[in-house]
Parts: sequence; C-alpha cells; structure tokens
Amino acid sequence: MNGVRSVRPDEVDAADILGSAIERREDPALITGTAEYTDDIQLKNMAHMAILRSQYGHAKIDDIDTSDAEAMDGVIAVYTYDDLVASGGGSFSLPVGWLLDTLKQVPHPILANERVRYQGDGVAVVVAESRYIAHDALAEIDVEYERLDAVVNPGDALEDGAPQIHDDAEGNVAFDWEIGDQQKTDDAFDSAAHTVHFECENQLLIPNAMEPRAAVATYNSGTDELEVFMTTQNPHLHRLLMSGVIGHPEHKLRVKAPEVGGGFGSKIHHYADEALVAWAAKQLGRPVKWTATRTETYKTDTPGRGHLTEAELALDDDGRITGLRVNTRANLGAYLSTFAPSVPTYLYGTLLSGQYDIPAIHCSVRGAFTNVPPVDAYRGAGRPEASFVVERLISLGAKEVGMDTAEFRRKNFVNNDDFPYETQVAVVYDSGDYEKTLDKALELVEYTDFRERQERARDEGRYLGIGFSCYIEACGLAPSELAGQLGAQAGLWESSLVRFQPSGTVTAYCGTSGHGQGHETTYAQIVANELGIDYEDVDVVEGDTDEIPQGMGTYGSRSAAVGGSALVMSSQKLVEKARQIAAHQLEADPADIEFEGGEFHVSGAPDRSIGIQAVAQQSYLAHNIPEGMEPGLEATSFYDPDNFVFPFGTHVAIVEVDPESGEVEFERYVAVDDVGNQINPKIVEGQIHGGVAQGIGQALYEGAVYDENAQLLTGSMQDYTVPKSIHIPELETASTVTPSPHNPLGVKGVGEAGTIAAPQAVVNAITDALEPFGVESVEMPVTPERVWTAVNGQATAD
Ligand code: MCN
Repeated sequence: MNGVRSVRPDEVDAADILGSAIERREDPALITGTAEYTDDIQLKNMAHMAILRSQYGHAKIDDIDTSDAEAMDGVIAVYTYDDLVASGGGSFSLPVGWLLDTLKQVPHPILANERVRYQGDGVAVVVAESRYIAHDALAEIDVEYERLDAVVNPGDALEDGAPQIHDDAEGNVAFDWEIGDQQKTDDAFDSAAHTVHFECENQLLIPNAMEPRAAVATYNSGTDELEVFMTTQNPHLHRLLMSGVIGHPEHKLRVKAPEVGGGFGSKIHHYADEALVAWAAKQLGRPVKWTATRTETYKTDTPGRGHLTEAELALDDDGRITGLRVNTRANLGAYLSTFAPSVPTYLYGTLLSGQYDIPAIHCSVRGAFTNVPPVDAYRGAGRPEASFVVERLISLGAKEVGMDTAEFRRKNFVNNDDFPYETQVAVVYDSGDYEKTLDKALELVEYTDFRERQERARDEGRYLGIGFSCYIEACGLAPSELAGQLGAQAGLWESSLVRFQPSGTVTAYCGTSGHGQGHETTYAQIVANELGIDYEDVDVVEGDTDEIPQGMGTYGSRSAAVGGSALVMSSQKLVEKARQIAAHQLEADPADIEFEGGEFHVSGAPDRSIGIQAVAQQSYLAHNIPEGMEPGLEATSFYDPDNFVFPFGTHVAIVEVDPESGEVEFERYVAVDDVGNQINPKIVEGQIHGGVAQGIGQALYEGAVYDENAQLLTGSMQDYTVPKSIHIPELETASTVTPSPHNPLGVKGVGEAGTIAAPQAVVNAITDALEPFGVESVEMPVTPERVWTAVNGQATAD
C-alpha cells in the first residue's frame, strides 16, 4: 500500500497509460536548475522596483516626501498614489471577484491613499537601475504617519468600540451570511437528548510558497503591447483584472507564468504589487522587475483561515445526529482580497454536513475587517475549517453518547444508496462509499489491537491516542451557473486546445496553470490515452495568455476534473474530424469506421486501417480530405461541469503525548483517500503527502501571530514554524476508488485533500491521548506549552 513506485513511460503499454504512475516529466528541469522562474528573467535595460511598505498596522498618512529618494544616483522614479491617479485610465483599486448580498465593498487602492491598514500596505515605489539601489532608496522616503489603534482578531474587531478600519464598513462588518434552516435546527436542539458544545480558533496561516511572488513587465510603445511575466496560478484571470486596474486593453496585455514555485492558493489573487510593476514599465518604457523578499511575502501574501467558531451538535438517545449549529466570525483582513468573500461562506458552510446524514444544519458567518493583510484562500480554503469543526464535534459527540468514535461515525454516515445525496447546506454529493475508506483505515491501524495497547500503555503511564478524520471535500471548482448564482464574477469552466502537428506529434494547451502539481505529465497521459498515441508524442502548454485561447487557472483542485475533462472533450472532437478523413481515405462510410488504440479501421475489416498520426499528416497535406473540409487537425473546447466533485477519505493519526513535557510524537499516520479514478497514482500520492504535511503544520506548528499594534511577530522562517521533514511521520497511504459520475474521466480532485483531512486527525489523537486528564480540547497549533497547560490546568499559555 505504501510508496507507489513510479515507472518510465516506456515501461507501460499505451493502453495502460491512463492510471499508471508515470514519473513526472517536469522534474528533470526542476532538479537540474534549468527551469526558468520569474526572477531568472533578465531583459535588456531592465530596471528594478522596490516597494515602501507601512511599518504600522494602522495609521493615517499626513505627508510623503520622496525628494531625497528621487535625488539618489541610480533612482529612475519614485511613485505614490497621486502619480497613479495622474496617469489616468485605470481604477488603481483591486476588484473583488466574489460578491455577497450584504458585502461591504471597500476601495483597495494599489498604493495607500491617506491611510494604511496593515503592516506591509504599499505606500510608494522606487524604480532604480539595480535592486540594491531601489531598496536603499526606500529608506530615503519620508512618510509622516499618525498612528491609529489597531485590531487583529475578528472577535475584537466586531466588538463595540473597536477601531474602525473603513469608514464605509460600520463596526468592521464586511458581511453577514447564513446557510441552512435555522428553525428546523433550533427545533432539533429543543428536542435533543444530548447536545455537545465546541469552540475553536482556526488560526491564521501563512502560505509559504517556496518561490516568493515576483513580476517582470515589458512595454512596447510602438505596438502598445504590455507583457507581464509573473508568479500566477491563473494568468487569464490576472490579465482580465489587471487590465481594469491599470487601464490597459486586455487584448494588448500578455500574462505569462514562467515556472511557478508553489502557490497553495496565495498566487490566485490579484495583488497590488504585480499591477504596479506593469504600470511602471508602461510609464517608463523600460522593462521593470520586482521580486518580493521573504519578509515581504510574510507581510503581504494573503494568509488563510482565521476563524473563531462556536458549534453545537444535537443527538438523540440512540447516537444519531439530529442537528448542527455553527456560528463563525471570520477574519478578512484589511481589504477584500479577490475571492475572500467566498472562502468563509460558500466554501465553508456548504461542507458542514461532512460525511454525515444530518437532518438539520444552520450556519451563520460574520466577516470582519481587521488590520492584518487581506485574508483569502490557503490550500483547502474553507473546507479545512468546516472539516475541523465537524470532525472535532463528531469525536466529542461519540464521547457524549458513550459510543466508540469510529462506530459513531459509521452510524451517522450517508448511506451508499443515498447518492446523489443532497445535504441541508445546498450541495449534492456526487458519489461516495464512506464505510469503505473507514474500514480500510481501521484495518491498517489495527484498531482493536490499538485500544488494547492504549489501555496497557496507560497502565504504564504512557499516553497514546488515536484520532480519526472522516473528511469530505468539494472541489473541481465549477459549475459556472451555480457559482454565478452564488456571487462569482467569473465563469468556472475550463478551456483547452488539442492540436496535431503535421508530423503526428501533439500539443495540448489548457487554461489551467500548474505550479507544482505535475500537469505536464498527467495531461499528456490523458491526451495520449484519448488519441491512442505515444505519451512522448504529446506536449503540454499552460500558463500563457498569448498561447492559450482562454482559461480559468489552477485552484480548488479543479485541474484534473475540469481542465482534464476539457482536454478529453477537445481530443474527442479531434478524433471525430479525423474519423471523417480516415473514412475518406479508406473509401468507407464514417459510420463504419472504428477507432481503437490510435487506429481507424473499417468495421469488420481490421486490415483496412490508417493510424491517427497518418490522418494528421493527411489533414495538413489536404490533397485527399473530404470536399469542403478545412485542412488541419485541432479542436478547442470549453468544459463546464454539472457539479463539483466530492473526494473523501479517512485519515487516522496515532500519537503519544508526554504530559510532563507536552511533546507530541507520531506513532503512525494512515491516510485512506478516495479521489475517484486516478490518472497518476504517484502524483496522487505526492499531493496527499504534501497536503498532509501542511495539515500537520497547522495542527502542531504554524500560526501567524500579530501583537496588539498589528505588528507581525512571526515574520520569518525562524519565527514561523514551517514543518520540516523531521516533523512529519512516515505517511502510510492507501486508496479506494469511487468514480465521479460528473466528468468523463471519473476523477475527483486531490490537491487539497491532505490539508483538509489532517488537522483534526491530529488534534483528535491528542485529545484521545489526554482523556485520562479530562482534556477535551486544545487549540491549534498544539504546542507543548498548550498541552502542558491543558494537562496541568494552569493558564500559562496565551
Ligand atoms: N490527479 C490525478 N488523479 C486524480 C486527481 C488528480 O492523477 N483523481 C492529478 C492531476 O492530474 C494533477 C494533480 O493530481 O496533476 C492535482 O490535481 P487536482 O486535484 O486537480 O489539483 P490542481 O491541479 O487543480 O491543483 C490545485 C491544488 C490546490 S487548490 C493547491 S492549494 C495546491 C495543490 O493543488 N497547491 C500546490 N497542490 C500543490 N502542489 C504543489 N507542488 N504546489 C502547490 O502550490
């Protein structure tokens, strides 16, 4: 079960290419240093930009004096908000891509105008002949600030008398939102035999992509063409948004993602900085580059999570869940980031049924402005928060009714016969078999033996604990119609182009934009399988608005389910055209032509055949194709699915906790995931590993800490604990396969599953270990100090 072995493409029969653990073709460039990242780009006459950022979390700007900086040798220009406005044309304010009925839209200028609202808010930019000069010149800009009180926590921000962050958002309320049936839920609680109450903070996390954000822009005044190379997960969307922000026509703007060193959601959104680079290049008629320092990424990359939640479960005498009530205050930070309103609402509230058949659910969420950077999606976005609430409550519920935690889950699962299953929170689960992943996990962890071992260990003064997480996720972000009804300001389809070259090789273009997920490998597997050609004959192109007709990008674990399906659609259209040509060449009726393994043959006469690559050649020769047919062999598609996909699984952590030191040590971590059909099991395993590592990071180590003045105290890798390999146990992975009925590949997403599943598995294991001490709850990150405090009952922790 553990450690899928990768294979070379030539070790696999063409017919088995889909589903094989082909080694990642992107790795040689990445590990030999030939891959080109944005900061590697060097252009003739290139200038360098640096951004002066507010050192205060909240302050009024009385004056900015740039004269000393401007007078420095090597400084080309210094710009402030007034210069942007004077240049005309753009909005110079970042747009919000997801609206809610009650949303308070507040302006988000790309350089601060009169007021800074978080430490790191951009105040001025310097463009200079070198990066060093640009950074030195920042120190020469004199800004007169008037400090204002700050607030960092959504609970405090929503209190009466809290510092007011935006004049137009009274009481710092960004929105009020609810889902589910309040009356039905209240009734369930009124008649409940048992109720369980739970409170938690789902802390703010900093994404920590390996490559900091960066952009290089170049402008041709003769053609009015502006090219921006940047660290983006969705070039087409950035092109659209940036076009409005800086006032440059979309069709004259090219956004290209060179190699992108990870994003984890933080490179989806439109930031001020990249727009400033593009605007400055246009002003100066010179290429301009900006690369964030690691400190800048800590201060300005959108953090994720930041929930304060109270939740309750209602239960009957028989151990059945009858209701769930959730109340959350969500941190949105200083401004609304591009997709921020969707994260603590539709990506959160809709997942609160978990794997369970819960007859009544109500969830209300209040979004709060605070003085931390704009908060948005971080791997999982909304779904880890939901899964954490549900799975922690379920563990507490099992205790309340005196049932075994695994059997309590089983008893309340949605039954296999009930799919498609409509939850009380507005989504319809596509397919599932929850008992299967639970059973597999129970078997792998030898659950019955474990409970006996746990008893024996306790007798010896050792505290072992087991934690379950039966998670569900909604991903494959789509469908456009539903997303539009819920407030999305963009469609969520995906687009592809599959093109044969005359020599018979294929280039597959897709509007997703991978940044570590192995799309060049898995997409080539999909296309080679559809066309029946050699995997090595397929090349994959992503991440360039000039090369790829349209696209929506990579996030929400959507690329396989939506982008992959768009590639299937284009490949199938292309095969249909090729069938016509093959029929013409074989002098047969197209209806009598069969296609198998890359060959067209006349039905019942396998020797009358022609390969699809030969057909491609004929399509370009165009001497012998059906009359009136256009030459060439390519097809474009837009794929817009009917529904999300709903991967699921059971993760189990076994830990030993030392009550004296508060240390938590892993004994085992078992992950059984069902992501539908797997295109490439090695890549699936890698995604689960990376996701679980981040989930364990949240459970035990990570958390952005700001002081009461909104100063970031964890602004470097020394202060913010990104888990290292020594912190992560050997992960034991296994899977079950329940295909999604919604897409032609039967796939569900995997990119976020591990991050969604892991935190509550770990916390449940720790609280299980600490049961003899009466500890029911410990906040994340579960540091030794917090464990010790929970055990010893002293409030020494914060
Ligand atoms: N795949 C597969 N079989 C499936 C599902 C997926 O073989 N049943 C493959 C896909 O073809 C793809 C990979 O697994 O090569 C991930 O696919 P998918 O689940 O569709 O996710 P996306 O490609 O859309 O990636 C987005 C997802 C998200 S939302 C975050 S956040 C994340 C993640 O991917 N950020 C990452 N994984 C990351 N991995 C790296 N290295 N870096 C990041 O920033």
